[in-house]
Amino acid sequence: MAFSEFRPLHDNSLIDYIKSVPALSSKIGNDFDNLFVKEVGDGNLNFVFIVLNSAGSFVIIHALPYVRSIGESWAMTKERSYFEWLALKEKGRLCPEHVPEVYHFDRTMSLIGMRYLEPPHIILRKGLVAGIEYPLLAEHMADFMAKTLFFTSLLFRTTSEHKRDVAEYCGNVELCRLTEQVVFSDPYKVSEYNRWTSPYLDHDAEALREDNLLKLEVAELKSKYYDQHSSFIAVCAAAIVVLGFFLLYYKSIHFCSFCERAQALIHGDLHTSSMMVTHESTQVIDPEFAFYGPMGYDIGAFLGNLILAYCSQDGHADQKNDRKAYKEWILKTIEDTWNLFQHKFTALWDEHRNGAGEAYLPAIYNNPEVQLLVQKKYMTDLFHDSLGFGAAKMIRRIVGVAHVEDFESIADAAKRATCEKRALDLAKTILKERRKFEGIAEIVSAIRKHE
Ligand code: ADP
Ligand code: SR1
Ligand code: MG
Ligand code: MG
Repeated sequence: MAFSEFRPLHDNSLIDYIKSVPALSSKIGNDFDNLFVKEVGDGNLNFVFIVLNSAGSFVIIHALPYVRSIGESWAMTKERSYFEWLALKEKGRLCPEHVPEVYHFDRTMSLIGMRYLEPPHIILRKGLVAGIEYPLLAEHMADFMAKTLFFTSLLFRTTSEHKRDVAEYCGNVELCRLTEQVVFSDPYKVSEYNRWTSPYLDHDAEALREDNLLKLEVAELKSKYYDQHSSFIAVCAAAIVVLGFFLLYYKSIHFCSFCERAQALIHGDLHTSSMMVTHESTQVIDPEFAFYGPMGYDIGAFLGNLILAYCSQDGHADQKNDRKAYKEWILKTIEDTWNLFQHKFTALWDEHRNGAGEAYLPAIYNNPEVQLLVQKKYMTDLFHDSLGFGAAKMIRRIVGVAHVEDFESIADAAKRATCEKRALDLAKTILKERRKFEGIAEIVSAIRKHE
Protein backbone atom coordinates (compact mmCIF):
# COMPACT_ATOMS: atom_id res chain seq x y z
CA MET A 1 0.00 0.00 0.00
CA ALA A 2 1.42 3.39 -0.97
CA PHE A 3 1.53 6.28 1.51
CA SER A 4 2.47 8.95 -0.98
CA GLU A 5 -0.21 11.37 0.24
CA PHE A 6 -1.11 12.40 3.77
CA ARG A 7 -3.96 10.62 5.48
CA PRO A 8 -4.71 10.15 9.16
CA LEU A 9 -3.62 6.73 10.36
CA HIS A 10 -5.60 4.59 12.78
CA ASP A 11 -4.69 1.26 14.37
CA ASN A 12 -5.12 -0.90 11.23
CA SER A 13 -3.79 1.53 8.64
CA LEU A 14 -0.88 2.19 10.98
CA ILE A 15 0.06 -1.49 10.85
CA ASP A 16 0.02 -1.38 7.05
CA TYR A 17 2.20 1.69 7.23
CA ILE A 18 4.70 0.02 9.58
CA LYS A 19 4.92 -2.97 7.22
CA SER A 20 6.04 -0.59 4.48
CA VAL A 21 8.83 0.97 6.57
CA PRO A 22 11.84 -1.30 7.27
CA ALA A 23 13.24 1.12 9.90
CA LEU A 24 10.10 0.46 11.95
CA SER A 25 9.20 -3.11 11.12
CA SER A 26 12.74 -4.27 11.93
CA LYS A 27 12.28 -2.88 15.47
CA ILE A 28 9.55 -5.45 16.09
CA GLY A 29 11.40 -8.28 14.36
CA ASN A 30 9.10 -8.04 11.29
CA ASP A 31 6.58 -9.98 13.35
CA PHE A 32 3.00 -8.70 13.05
CA ASP A 33 1.20 -11.67 14.60
CA ASN A 34 1.04 -10.59 18.23
CA LEU A 35 1.44 -6.91 17.85
CA PHE A 36 0.10 -4.54 20.53
CA VAL A 37 -0.93 -1.16 19.13
CA LYS A 38 -2.54 1.44 21.35
CA GLU A 39 -3.22 5.16 20.99
CA VAL A 40 -2.11 6.78 24.24
CA GLY A 41 -1.94 10.49 23.35
CA ASP A 42 -2.88 12.62 26.35
CA GLY A 43 -1.30 15.89 25.20
CA ASN A 44 -2.99 18.82 23.50
CA LEU A 45 -1.77 18.34 19.96
CA ASN A 46 -0.87 14.92 18.65
CA PHE A 47 -1.89 11.29 18.39
CA VAL A 48 0.61 8.90 19.95
CA PHE A 49 0.68 5.14 19.34
CA ILE A 50 2.64 2.59 21.33
CA VAL A 51 3.65 -0.34 19.12
CA LEU A 52 5.19 -3.38 20.76
CA ASN A 53 5.65 -7.14 20.75
CA SER A 54 8.07 -9.56 22.37
CA ALA A 55 10.80 -8.58 19.89
CA GLY A 56 10.77 -4.83 20.50
CA SER A 57 8.85 -1.60 20.54
CA PHE A 58 8.57 2.00 19.36
CA VAL A 59 6.27 4.96 19.56
CA ILE A 60 4.61 6.82 16.69
CA ILE A 61 3.85 10.54 17.02
CA HIS A 62 1.29 11.45 14.38
CA ALA A 63 0.30 15.09 13.74
CA LEU A 64 -3.13 15.68 12.26
CA PRO A 65 -3.97 19.13 10.85
CA TYR A 66 -5.70 20.41 13.98
CA VAL A 67 -5.28 20.83 17.74
CA ARG A 68 -6.27 17.49 19.22
CA SER A 69 -7.61 18.80 22.53
CA ILE A 70 -9.95 21.28 20.80
CA GLY A 71 -10.86 19.37 17.66
CA GLU A 72 -10.96 20.10 13.93
CA SER A 73 -12.31 23.62 14.53
CA TRP A 74 -8.79 24.73 15.52
CA ALA A 75 -6.68 24.04 12.46
CA MET A 76 -2.96 23.60 12.98
CA THR A 77 -0.27 22.87 10.46
CA LYS A 78 0.92 19.27 10.44
CA GLU A 79 4.33 20.60 9.40
CA ARG A 80 4.91 20.88 13.17
CA SER A 81 5.97 17.28 12.92
CA TYR A 82 8.96 18.27 10.79
CA PHE A 83 10.18 20.75 13.42
CA GLU A 84 9.63 18.24 16.20
CA TRP A 85 11.79 15.74 14.32
CA LEU A 86 14.44 18.35 13.51
CA ALA A 87 14.64 19.43 17.14
CA LEU A 88 14.64 15.85 18.47
CA LYS A 89 17.60 15.08 16.20
CA GLU A 90 19.54 18.21 17.15
CA LYS A 91 18.84 18.01 20.86
CA GLY A 92 19.55 14.29 20.78
CA ARG A 93 22.92 15.02 19.18
CA LEU A 94 23.76 17.60 21.83
CA CYS A 95 22.41 15.68 24.82
CA PRO A 96 21.82 11.99 23.95
CA GLU A 97 21.49 11.06 27.64
CA HIS A 98 18.19 12.93 27.94
CA VAL A 99 16.54 12.69 24.51
CA PRO A 100 14.98 9.48 23.13
CA GLU A 101 16.37 8.12 19.89
CA VAL A 102 14.46 8.81 16.67
CA TYR A 103 14.06 5.84 14.34
CA HIS A 104 12.06 7.26 11.45
CA PHE A 105 10.48 10.42 10.06
CA ASP A 106 7.97 10.81 7.25
CA ARG A 107 7.23 14.42 6.37
CA THR A 108 4.35 13.56 4.01
CA MET A 109 2.59 11.56 6.70
CA SER A 110 3.60 13.95 9.54
CA LEU A 111 4.80 11.01 11.54
CA ILE A 112 7.77 10.32 13.78
CA GLY A 113 8.90 6.87 14.98
CA MET A 114 10.97 6.95 18.14
CA ARG A 115 12.07 4.98 21.18
CA TYR A 116 9.26 3.84 23.42
CA LEU A 117 10.04 5.09 26.89
CA GLU A 118 8.90 1.96 28.61
CA PRO A 119 7.49 1.80 32.16
CA PRO A 120 8.45 2.70 34.83
CA HIS A 121 8.93 5.91 32.78
CA ILE A 122 5.98 8.20 33.42
CA ILE A 123 5.20 11.79 32.52
CA LEU A 124 6.88 13.93 35.19
CA ARG A 125 3.70 15.90 35.91
CA LYS A 126 1.93 12.67 36.87
CA GLY A 127 4.82 11.84 39.20
CA LEU A 128 4.55 15.29 40.79
CA VAL A 129 0.81 14.84 41.32
CA ALA A 130 1.48 11.42 42.89
CA GLY A 131 4.12 12.91 45.21
CA ILE A 132 7.10 10.97 43.86
CA GLU A 133 10.62 12.34 44.37
CA TYR A 134 13.13 12.20 41.53
CA PRO A 135 16.57 12.67 43.06
CA LEU A 136 18.36 13.26 39.73
CA LEU A 137 15.76 15.50 38.10
CA ALA A 138 17.46 18.84 38.78
CA GLU A 139 20.85 17.52 37.68
CA HIS A 140 19.43 16.02 34.48
CA MET A 141 17.32 19.01 33.49
CA ALA A 142 20.18 21.41 34.23
CA ASP A 143 22.38 19.26 32.02
CA PHE A 144 19.81 19.14 29.21
CA MET A 145 19.16 22.88 29.28
CA ALA A 146 22.82 23.89 29.62
CA LYS A 147 23.94 21.73 26.69
CA THR A 148 21.06 22.34 24.30
CA LEU A 149 20.98 26.09 24.95
CA PHE A 150 24.71 26.79 25.10
CA PHE A 151 25.70 24.81 22.01
CA THR A 152 23.01 26.42 19.84
CA SER A 153 23.82 29.96 20.96
CA LEU A 154 26.27 32.49 19.58
CA LEU A 155 28.44 31.83 22.61
CA PHE A 156 29.46 28.65 20.78
CA ARG A 157 28.50 29.09 17.14
CA THR A 158 29.46 31.35 14.31
CA THR A 159 27.03 33.95 13.01
CA SER A 160 26.68 32.03 9.72
CA GLU A 161 25.75 28.78 11.43
CA HIS A 162 23.39 30.59 13.72
CA LYS A 163 21.60 32.56 10.99
CA ARG A 164 21.24 29.43 8.84
CA ASP A 165 19.46 27.59 11.66
CA VAL A 166 17.42 30.60 12.73
CA ALA A 167 16.17 30.76 9.13
CA GLU A 168 15.24 27.06 9.13
CA TYR A 169 13.22 27.28 12.33
CA CYS A 170 11.46 30.46 11.16
CA GLY A 171 9.27 27.99 9.29
CA ASN A 172 7.73 26.94 12.60
CA VAL A 173 5.79 30.18 12.63
CA GLU A 174 2.33 28.68 13.22
CA LEU A 175 3.40 27.04 16.45
CA CYS A 176 5.05 30.26 17.58
CA ARG A 177 1.84 32.11 16.79
CA LEU A 178 -0.09 29.61 18.89
CA THR A 179 2.20 30.33 21.85
CA GLU A 180 1.87 34.06 21.33
CA GLN A 181 -1.88 33.70 21.46
CA VAL A 182 -2.35 31.29 24.35
CA VAL A 183 0.54 32.44 26.59
CA PHE A 184 0.95 36.16 25.95
CA SER A 185 -2.43 37.34 24.66
CA ASP A 186 -5.55 35.37 25.57
CA PRO A 187 -5.07 35.41 29.37
CA TYR A 188 -5.12 39.23 29.26
CA LYS A 189 -8.25 39.66 27.14
CA VAL A 190 -11.68 38.16 26.77
CA SER A 191 -11.24 35.02 24.68
CA GLU A 192 -13.64 32.22 23.83
CA TYR A 193 -10.94 29.72 24.81
CA ASN A 194 -10.15 31.03 28.30
CA ARG A 195 -11.50 29.18 31.30
CA TRP A 196 -10.91 29.14 35.04
CA THR A 197 -12.38 27.71 38.21
CA SER A 198 -15.56 29.74 38.29
CA PRO A 199 -17.00 31.46 40.25
CA TYR A 200 -14.03 31.40 42.63
CA LEU A 201 -11.56 33.00 40.24
CA ASP A 202 -13.94 35.25 38.28
CA HIS A 203 -12.59 38.36 39.93
CA ASP A 204 -8.97 37.26 39.49
CA ALA A 205 -9.44 36.62 35.79
CA GLU A 206 -11.00 40.03 35.37
CA ALA A 207 -8.21 41.66 37.38
CA LEU A 208 -5.65 40.33 34.90
CA ARG A 209 -7.40 42.21 32.12
CA GLU A 210 -7.23 45.44 34.11
CA ASP A 211 -3.70 45.26 35.45
CA ASN A 212 -1.76 47.80 33.42
CA LEU A 213 1.60 47.10 35.00
CA LEU A 214 1.21 43.39 34.35
CA LYS A 215 0.24 44.04 30.74
CA LEU A 216 3.34 46.19 30.31
CA GLU A 217 5.58 43.40 31.56
CA VAL A 218 3.82 40.77 29.47
CA ALA A 219 4.26 42.96 26.40
CA GLU A 220 7.99 43.07 27.03
CA LEU A 221 8.17 39.31 27.37
CA LYS A 222 6.04 38.77 24.28
CA SER A 223 8.32 41.07 22.35
CA LYS A 224 11.32 39.02 23.44
CA TYR A 225 9.55 35.86 22.43
CA TYR A 226 7.95 37.20 19.29
CA ASP A 227 10.97 39.00 17.94
CA GLN A 228 13.02 35.85 17.95
CA HIS A 229 11.38 34.34 14.95
CA SER A 230 10.66 37.56 13.19
CA SER A 231 14.27 38.58 13.75
CA PHE A 232 15.37 36.66 10.70
CA ILE A 233 13.02 38.71 8.57
CA ALA A 234 14.27 41.74 10.44
CA VAL A 235 17.76 41.30 9.17
CA CYS A 236 17.10 44.40 7.12
CA ALA A 237 19.15 47.44 8.01
CA ALA A 238 16.17 49.54 9.01
CA ALA A 239 15.25 47.20 11.81
CA ILE A 240 18.81 47.12 13.07
CA VAL A 241 18.90 50.89 13.19
CA VAL A 242 15.55 51.14 14.93
CA LEU A 243 16.52 48.50 17.45
CA GLY A 244 19.89 50.12 17.96
CA PHE A 245 18.26 53.40 18.96
CA PHE A 246 15.74 51.56 21.03
CA LEU A 247 18.48 49.76 22.94
CA LEU A 248 20.47 52.92 23.47
CA TYR A 249 17.58 54.84 24.92
CA TYR A 250 15.77 52.14 26.83
CA LYS A 251 18.52 50.44 28.75
CA SER A 252 16.25 49.07 31.44
CA ILE A 253 15.09 46.45 28.96
CA HIS A 254 17.64 43.72 29.08
CA PHE A 255 17.97 42.71 25.45
CA CYS A 256 21.50 41.35 25.24
CA SER A 257 22.11 42.61 21.71
CA PHE A 258 20.34 42.41 18.40
CA CYS A 259 21.92 39.18 17.27
CA GLU A 260 21.41 37.58 20.67
CA ARG A 261 17.69 37.92 20.56
CA ALA A 262 17.29 34.65 18.71
CA GLN A 263 19.36 33.33 21.56
CA ALA A 264 19.32 29.56 21.12
CA LEU A 265 17.36 26.61 19.78
CA ILE A 266 14.76 26.31 22.49
CA HIS A 267 12.43 23.38 23.11
CA GLY A 268 9.54 25.84 23.23
CA ASP A 269 7.19 23.81 25.47
CA LEU A 270 9.37 22.56 28.31
CA HIS A 271 6.69 22.04 30.93
CA THR A 272 6.54 19.03 33.22
CA SER A 273 4.47 16.96 30.75
CA SER A 274 7.29 17.21 28.22
CA MET A 275 9.55 14.87 30.11
CA MET A 276 9.26 11.23 31.07
CA VAL A 277 11.09 10.10 34.15
CA THR A 278 12.14 7.26 36.42
CA HIS A 279 14.35 7.56 39.49
CA GLU A 280 17.39 7.16 37.28
CA SER A 281 16.30 8.55 33.92
CA THR A 282 14.99 11.87 32.57
CA GLN A 283 13.93 11.95 28.90
CA VAL A 284 12.76 15.12 27.20
CA ILE A 285 10.05 14.66 24.56
CA ASP A 286 7.71 16.81 22.46
CA PRO A 287 9.80 19.70 21.07
CA GLU A 288 7.36 20.60 18.27
CA PHE A 289 7.37 24.26 19.38
CA ALA A 290 11.13 24.46 18.86
CA PHE A 291 12.58 27.63 17.34
CA TYR A 292 15.41 30.09 17.93
CA GLY A 293 14.08 32.03 20.86
CA PRO A 294 14.93 33.27 24.34
CA MET A 295 16.65 30.69 26.54
CA GLY A 296 14.61 31.90 29.50
CA TYR A 297 11.48 30.57 27.86
CA ASP A 298 12.66 26.98 28.39
CA ILE A 299 14.15 27.52 31.84
CA GLY A 300 11.06 29.45 32.90
CA ALA A 301 8.72 26.76 31.57
CA PHE A 302 10.39 24.12 33.72
CA LEU A 303 10.71 26.24 36.88
CA GLY A 304 7.23 27.76 36.48
CA ASN A 305 5.65 24.33 36.16
CA LEU A 306 7.54 23.13 39.25
CA ILE A 307 6.10 26.10 41.11
CA LEU A 308 2.63 25.12 39.89
CA ALA A 309 3.27 21.61 41.17
CA TYR A 310 4.28 23.10 44.52
CA CYS A 311 1.17 25.26 44.74
CA SER A 312 -1.08 22.29 43.97
CA GLN A 313 0.29 20.06 46.73
CA ASP A 314 -2.11 21.23 49.45
CA GLY A 315 -4.92 20.08 47.18
CA HIS A 316 -3.42 16.58 47.12
CA ALA A 317 -2.64 16.36 50.83
CA ASP A 318 -4.62 13.85 52.85
CA GLN A 319 -4.51 12.21 56.25
CA LYS A 320 -1.85 9.76 55.15
CA ASN A 321 0.42 12.35 53.59
CA ASP A 322 0.40 16.07 54.36
CA ARG A 323 2.83 16.60 51.43
CA LYS A 324 5.01 18.89 53.57
CA ALA A 325 8.21 16.94 52.91
CA TYR A 326 7.31 16.70 49.26
CA LYS A 327 6.87 20.46 49.02
CA GLU A 328 10.37 20.85 50.45
CA TRP A 329 11.70 18.51 47.79
CA ILE A 330 10.07 20.58 45.03
CA LEU A 331 11.61 23.76 46.44
CA LYS A 332 15.00 22.10 46.59
CA THR A 333 14.58 20.92 43.00
CA ILE A 334 13.74 24.47 41.88
CA GLU A 335 16.80 25.85 43.63
CA ASP A 336 19.13 23.08 42.48
CA THR A 337 17.93 23.29 38.87
CA TRP A 338 18.84 26.95 38.48
CA ASN A 339 22.10 26.67 40.45
CA LEU A 340 23.24 23.58 38.55
CA PHE A 341 22.16 25.10 35.23
CA GLN A 342 24.11 28.27 35.97
CA HIS A 343 27.16 26.25 36.96
CA LYS A 344 27.05 23.97 33.91
CA PHE A 345 26.27 26.73 31.44
CA THR A 346 29.08 29.01 32.62
CA ALA A 347 31.47 26.04 32.71
CA LEU A 348 30.68 25.35 29.03
CA TRP A 349 31.18 29.04 28.29
CA ASP A 350 34.58 29.07 30.05
CA GLU A 351 35.64 25.90 28.27
CA HIS A 352 34.76 27.29 24.82
CA ARG A 353 35.69 30.91 25.41
CA ASN A 354 38.32 30.87 22.68
CA GLY A 355 36.24 28.87 20.20
CA ALA A 356 34.28 29.94 17.12
CA GLY A 357 31.39 31.61 19.00
CA GLU A 358 30.95 35.17 17.78
CA ALA A 359 28.99 36.75 20.63
CA TYR A 360 31.99 37.86 22.67
CA LEU A 361 35.12 37.92 20.54
CA PRO A 362 38.27 36.98 22.48
CA ALA A 363 40.07 39.94 20.92
CA ILE A 364 37.72 42.29 22.77
CA TYR A 365 36.75 40.32 25.86
CA ASN A 366 40.36 39.59 26.56
CA ASN A 367 40.81 39.88 30.30
CA PRO A 368 39.30 38.08 33.28
CA GLU A 369 37.68 41.22 34.60
CA VAL A 370 35.62 42.00 31.50
CA GLN A 371 34.86 38.31 31.02
CA LEU A 372 33.43 38.12 34.51
CA LEU A 373 31.40 41.29 33.99
CA VAL A 374 29.93 40.01 30.74
CA GLN A 375 29.11 36.61 32.18
CA LYS A 376 27.51 38.06 35.27
CA LYS A 377 25.29 40.37 33.21
CA TYR A 378 24.34 37.58 30.81
CA MET A 379 23.36 35.22 33.62
CA THR A 380 21.47 37.92 35.54
CA ASP A 381 19.46 38.83 32.44
CA LEU A 382 18.82 35.17 31.77
CA PHE A 383 17.65 34.64 35.34
CA HIS A 384 15.19 37.54 35.10
CA ASP A 385 13.97 36.38 31.68
CA SER A 386 13.41 32.90 33.10
CA LEU A 387 11.40 34.29 36.01
CA GLY A 388 9.27 36.41 33.68
CA PHE A 389 8.52 33.63 31.23
CA GLY A 390 7.99 31.12 34.04
CA ALA A 391 5.44 33.42 35.69
CA ALA A 392 3.64 34.07 32.38
CA LYS A 393 3.40 30.34 31.84
CA MET A 394 1.94 29.85 35.31
CA ILE A 395 -0.75 32.43 34.64
CA ARG A 396 -1.79 30.91 31.29
CA ARG A 397 -2.26 27.50 32.93
CA ILE A 398 -4.81 28.94 35.39
CA VAL A 399 -6.93 31.25 33.24
CA GLY A 400 -6.08 30.23 29.66
CA VAL A 401 -7.15 27.42 27.33
CA ALA A 402 -4.74 24.70 28.45
CA HIS A 403 -4.81 23.73 32.10
CA VAL A 404 -2.61 21.32 34.03
CA GLU A 405 -3.30 18.06 35.79
CA ASP A 406 -1.60 19.41 38.94
CA PHE A 407 -4.75 21.49 39.56
CA GLU A 408 -7.33 19.73 37.37
CA SER A 409 -6.99 16.54 39.42
CA ILE A 410 -8.11 18.35 42.59
CA ALA A 411 -11.78 17.38 42.52
CA ASP A 412 -13.02 19.86 45.15
CA ALA A 413 -13.45 23.12 43.19
CA ALA A 414 -13.07 25.40 46.24
CA LYS A 415 -9.88 23.65 47.27
CA ARG A 416 -8.58 23.77 43.68
CA ALA A 417 -9.35 27.48 43.42
CA THR A 418 -7.46 28.21 46.65
CA CYS A 419 -4.36 26.52 45.24
CA GLU A 420 -4.76 28.23 41.87
CA LYS A 421 -5.25 31.66 43.42
CA ARG A 422 -2.07 31.27 45.45
CA ALA A 423 -0.18 30.35 42.29
CA LEU A 424 -1.73 33.24 40.35
CA ASP A 425 -0.82 35.82 42.99
CA LEU A 426 2.69 34.44 43.22
CA ALA A 427 3.10 34.52 39.44
CA LYS A 428 1.93 38.13 39.26
CA THR A 429 4.43 39.15 41.94
CA ILE A 430 7.28 37.32 40.22
CA LEU A 431 6.38 38.73 36.82
CA LYS A 432 6.20 42.32 37.98
CA GLU A 433 9.11 42.26 40.38
CA ARG A 434 11.41 39.79 38.71
CA ARG A 435 14.31 42.24 38.35
CA LYS A 436 14.47 42.66 42.14
CA PHE A 437 15.32 39.00 42.71
CA GLU A 438 19.05 38.46 42.96
CA GLY A 439 19.11 34.71 43.17
CA ILE A 440 16.97 31.60 43.15
CA ALA A 441 17.06 31.39 46.98
CA GLU A 442 15.04 34.62 47.05
CA ILE A 443 12.44 33.05 44.76
CA VAL A 444 12.17 30.09 47.09
CA SER A 445 11.63 32.53 49.99
CA ALA A 446 8.93 34.33 47.98
CA ILE A 447 7.19 31.02 47.30
CA ARG A 448 7.24 30.20 51.02
CA LYS A 449 5.84 33.64 51.88
CA HIS A 450 2.87 33.09 49.58
CA GLU A 451 1.64 30.18 51.74
P1 ADP B 1 1.45 16.33 22.41
O1 ADP B 1 2.28 16.98 21.36
O2 ADP B 1 0.05 16.13 22.00
O3 ADP B 1 1.59 17.01 23.73
P2 ADP B 1 3.32 14.34 23.32
O4 ADP B 1 4.47 14.24 22.38
O5 ADP B 1 3.55 15.10 24.56
O6 ADP B 1 2.04 14.87 22.55
O7 ADP B 1 2.86 12.88 23.69
C1 ADP B 1 1.62 12.64 24.34
C2 ADP B 1 1.78 11.49 25.33
O8 ADP B 1 2.23 10.33 24.65
C3 ADP B 1 2.77 11.75 26.43
O9 ADP B 1 2.16 12.44 27.48
C4 ADP B 1 3.19 10.34 26.80
O10 ADP B 1 2.24 9.78 27.69
C5 ADP B 1 3.12 9.59 25.48
N1 ADP B 1 4.44 9.53 24.83
C6 ADP B 1 4.96 10.42 23.96
N2 ADP B 1 6.19 10.05 23.56
C7 ADP B 1 6.46 8.89 24.18
C8 ADP B 1 7.56 7.98 24.17
N3 ADP B 1 8.64 8.21 23.43
N4 ADP B 1 7.47 6.88 24.94
C9 ADP B 1 6.37 6.62 25.69
N5 ADP B 1 5.31 7.42 25.73
C10 ADP B 1 5.33 8.55 24.99
C1 SR1 C 1 -4.32 25.01 22.45
S1 SR1 C 1 -2.98 25.32 23.47
C2 SR1 C 1 -2.08 23.88 23.50
C3 SR1 C 1 -0.90 23.94 24.39
O1 SR1 C 1 -0.43 22.62 24.49
C4 SR1 C 1 0.95 22.56 24.20
O2 SR1 C 1 1.59 21.65 25.04
C5 SR1 C 1 1.44 23.98 24.35
O3 SR1 C 1 1.79 24.26 25.67
C6 SR1 C 1 0.27 24.75 23.88
O4 SR1 C 1 0.28 26.06 24.37
MG1 MG D 1 3.05 17.07 25.02
MG1 MG E 1 3.65 18.35 21.33
